[in-house]
Amino acid sequence: MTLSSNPQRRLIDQFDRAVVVGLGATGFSVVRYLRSKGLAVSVVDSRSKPPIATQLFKDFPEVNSSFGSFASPEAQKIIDCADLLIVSPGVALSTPELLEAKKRGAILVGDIELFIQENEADLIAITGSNGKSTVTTLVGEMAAAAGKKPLVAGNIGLPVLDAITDDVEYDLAVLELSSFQLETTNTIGARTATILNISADHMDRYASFGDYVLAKARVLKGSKIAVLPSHDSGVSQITTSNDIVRFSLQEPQAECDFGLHRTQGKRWLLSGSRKIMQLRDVPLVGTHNISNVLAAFALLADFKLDIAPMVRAVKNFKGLSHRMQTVAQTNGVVWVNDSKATNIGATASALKSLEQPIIWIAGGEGKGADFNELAELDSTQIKHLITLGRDGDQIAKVFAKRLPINSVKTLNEAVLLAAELAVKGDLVLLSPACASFDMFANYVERGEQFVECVTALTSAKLRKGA
Ligand code: UMA
Ligand code: ADP
Repeated sequence: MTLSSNPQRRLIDQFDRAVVVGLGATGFSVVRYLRSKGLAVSVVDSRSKPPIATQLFKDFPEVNSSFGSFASPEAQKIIDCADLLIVSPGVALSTPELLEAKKRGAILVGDIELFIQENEADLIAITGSNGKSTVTTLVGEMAAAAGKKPLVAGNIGLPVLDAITDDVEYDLAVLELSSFQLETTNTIGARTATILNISADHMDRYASFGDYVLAKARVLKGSKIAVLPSHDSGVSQITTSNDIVRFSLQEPQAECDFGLHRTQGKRWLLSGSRKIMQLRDVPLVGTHNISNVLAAFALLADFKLDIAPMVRAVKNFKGLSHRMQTVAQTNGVVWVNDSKATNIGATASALKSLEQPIIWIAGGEGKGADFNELAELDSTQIKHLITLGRDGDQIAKVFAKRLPINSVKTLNEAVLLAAELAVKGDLVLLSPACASFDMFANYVERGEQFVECVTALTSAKLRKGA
């Protein structure tokens, strides 16, 4: 059953006005959606110049707005009158003005809730600390190859309400959902839902790791099947009454599970006892990506699609930019851009998946992470650590007695130093274990700058050698 088959429950039918909290990509998509449904809309943002303010004034001059602080008299006036608030993922529900609104009975939801009330197609919901975008993209490509018309949206970068314009036809919604988005959604009601893994992230937003786990667990609410990893200490804290399909890098324990099997020197991805494809045909770096592929097959299993086109889609999948992406190979040195590694878990999986001696560039905005967790890593393969950014020193402290370390001010300095240190056979890895916002607009800008610096350096070297 979809929520839209019960129109009583659609919020847009119950209210004729709403306040949009936060004017980023999500907030703007919500304004557009609510206005198209005829609701009166007001917008508040705590930033004095939210990124889309000019566009808002141009496209929706009738929308009332207040920017600068949620506590300003104008913003207070808007929030105090609101019975329905649509909260952007970047705004914490613990914001005092939102707590106050909730206390007096206002409804606080996010864009995902509005989407779910509108959506009539089957839904695959994907969360986890790492691998969400990879699995979401892969599921979309596999489903499309097998004849479905997927709509791929959410935390991956396309706000869900922007994805459902009038001319879009789809028969399967594949949504990447962050813990922030899950906090403001009531019941996801997915056909299949997964929590790929849980390791500490966004600890500046949660009072404890347990609270972060609880937010992630919300993805399973109302789902038909929960697709869960067999061995993940974070996910194992969650109890669920859903039917469970498990995935792991070991032999499947049940016919509905997904795993790996070795026979006659070959390794296979398995669905129960059935061989899906050879492991060597998965074109992605790292064992974590094998988990991702198994999770993608598990998420689609209930749809009974043809397996052959899905296998072809996996074989053709190039992976996403800024995730363990080889950007250059010169003089026997490999340069890898893993700028999307914005937490400890992602960087740990990157370091574990490599076999060469590593010159590791890390640091940025730590989001309240406890970098002592990195101390458990086997660091014998790391030759040198180069740190930068606001919390780079915290990472340096963990390895101070184990590794040669330099601290630099810019990414270009880091690349130049890495080039001096690297010898044939080494791998230079940008895997920051931190968000980028202290120095860059986002992880894409950080990754692009890394690629530019590496390209400039390697082409200069080539010219010199020529
Ligand atoms: N902000 C304020 N005041 C406000 C509103 C926002 O300071 O009033 C700040 C937030 O704290 C944040 C920034 O502005 O630093 C952006 O927040 P937002 O809610 O406006 O973000 P959007 O532009 O709407 O983008 C959001 C997701 N961003 C966040 O959750 C922070 C995007 O995920 C997502 O692609 C987009 O919606 C579409 O669904 C980005 C992200 O970093 C990639 N997500 C986090 C992650 O993956 O770790 C959760
Ligand atoms: P997310 O959308 O959850 O941030 P991505 O697919 O964008 O996930 O990958 C983010 C980072 O996590 C990259 O550095 C990538 O190499 C790493 N990663 C991807 N899948 C996994 C996984 N299953 N376990 C640990 N790290 C992973």
